[in-house]
Amino acid sequence: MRFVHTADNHLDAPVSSLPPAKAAMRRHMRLQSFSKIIDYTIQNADMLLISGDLFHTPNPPKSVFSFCVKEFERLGDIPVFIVLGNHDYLNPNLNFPGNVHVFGSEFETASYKNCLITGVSFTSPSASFANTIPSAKNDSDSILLLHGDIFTQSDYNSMNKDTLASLGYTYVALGHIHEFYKYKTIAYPGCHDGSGFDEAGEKGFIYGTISEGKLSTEFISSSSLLYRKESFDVSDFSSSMAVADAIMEKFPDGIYKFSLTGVPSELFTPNIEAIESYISHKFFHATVTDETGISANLSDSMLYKLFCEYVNENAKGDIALLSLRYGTNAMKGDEM
Ligand SMILES: [Mn+2]
Repeated sequence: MRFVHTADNHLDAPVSSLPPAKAAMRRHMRLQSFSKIIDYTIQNADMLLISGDLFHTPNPPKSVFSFCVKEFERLGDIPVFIVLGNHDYLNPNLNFPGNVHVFGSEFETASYKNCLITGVSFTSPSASFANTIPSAKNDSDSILLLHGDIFTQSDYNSMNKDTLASLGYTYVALGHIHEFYKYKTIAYPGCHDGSGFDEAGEKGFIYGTISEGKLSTEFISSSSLLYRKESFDVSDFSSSMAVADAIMEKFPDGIYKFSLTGVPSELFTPNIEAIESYISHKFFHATVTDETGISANLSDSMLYKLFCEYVNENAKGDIALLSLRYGTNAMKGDEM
């Protein structure tokens, strides 16, 4: 049995840290990334598993819901098994196509080919299933599909990962955490494509196979553009254009928060607005902040920390900037 496991798609979610026109484009890109997961499933898998928060709200906008229905219809006979999470908890008014099975408010077990799939859905923004999760039946490959939290005690179906792993399921397909995580037979795929800097880095889904009790999984990227926070050292630069060129040379397209660090010579102060405007030709979106004057190499030194704090408390503007530069350059020469 070959499966694709995705979760936390939040298809109708707003995206953050972008101006309105780009935010609209970004929302569209996230839908396209979801379509790519459907393409991948058609080409490679026997079923699609969705572990909750497919939508951001229990009542997604009609346009997003009908997009989703069309995507599921493209799967033809390939079944989709869905549990609902704390964002898209059970809404009986949503009509999915016939190949889609949405688990209800009580644990139930569906079967497909030689595999049993057990799951339960949230019916409100909070839930707790930990004490009622059934054990697997031993004589068959089995999947447990759940939305919940194995990292903290929360209102979102908190569970113990070792308990989950001991229930006998071949695979435990979880959702809720927006970051890929795997432990024994348990995995979170994370969200499929970032919607803000709290979802920075590579995002994707899990492709897996199970056969006679054996599990293998791999993480596959489905993110279009990555949200990334990057610092860029401008110590060796003497013009804003050169900084902009070097940033564009170094980083691929994406959505960025760049912070300029390092200690440039006293003669050069980066022009943040000019750099931002120049690099905007290459990146979908990028903002730049000036954190120059402080050396990353010295940041472990207690004396250096005290020095930086003292300057920040006692000086402003150019005086603060130059004090940091002279002081940092002086300390760089010392063995610290
Ligand atoms: Mn959730």
